[in-house]
Amino acid sequence: MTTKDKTLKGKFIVIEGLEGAGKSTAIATVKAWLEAKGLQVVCTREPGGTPLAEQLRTLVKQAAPQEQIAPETELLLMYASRVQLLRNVIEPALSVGQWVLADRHDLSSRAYQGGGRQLGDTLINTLRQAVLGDTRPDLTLYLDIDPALGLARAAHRGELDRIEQEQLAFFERTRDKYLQIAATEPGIVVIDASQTLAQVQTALQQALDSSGL
Ligand code: Z5A
Repeated sequence: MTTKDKTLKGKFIVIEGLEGAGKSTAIATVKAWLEAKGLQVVCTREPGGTPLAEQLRTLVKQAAPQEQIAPETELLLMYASRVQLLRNVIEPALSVGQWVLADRHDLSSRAYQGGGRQLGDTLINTLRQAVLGDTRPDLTLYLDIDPALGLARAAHRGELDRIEQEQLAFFERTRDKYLQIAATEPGIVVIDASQTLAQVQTALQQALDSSGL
């Protein structure tokens, strides 16, 4: 386990990727595999996952026609949501030996706000240290997809939220940041999400099998 806090007995797996990469689909698959092994699995999503964090999710996703939302505000709302989820759901679950399967976590902020919004690393690293402490995912599965393909897959869902309305260049910077971090940090497996569903599932299974968890 990568967390240094030995009181956390469960494992923490995060699924990451751009819009339409197939995170929800992957989570359903991984959850079924883990449960078949007899593990207790708690699924989370970010932003969101507690009553207050869900309100913050609504705030960050809804259009704000009367007021520009500053990138720093967006970042702070993401971390406010994250700390609520960590303290109230993720850490309690890990401490009793449950496994946590997360739809997005800290890496999303580093990619979207750090890369997409070009906020850089200083403020983000300060927030990470303050909010996360020693709690880190044991494994991150990053579903990598060309933003145009991801957005096309997700397009049928109707009205776009505030972040989804960004230009392609924003998502390209976000993807670049994901790939840059994955290339330099341990514990992040990159999966080609442009493959067929069956191929993605095989890659997910291989990543889990070779993770040593
Ligand atoms: N955000 C942020 O900026 N900073 C942060 O710190 C955090 C988040 C935590 C959350 O949006 C937004 O917040 C997100 C990032 C930002 N904004 N954007 N853009 P969300 O949670 O509402 O949505 P999302 O995370 O972007 O997920 P999604 O749209 O639900 O995508 P998905 O879960 O990855 O995709 P999916 O639903 O599994 O699949 C999409 C479709 O593709 C679906 O019809 C599938 O059947 C299909 N699919 C899936 N896999 C395949 C394959 N392999 N082939 C073909 N078709 C497939």
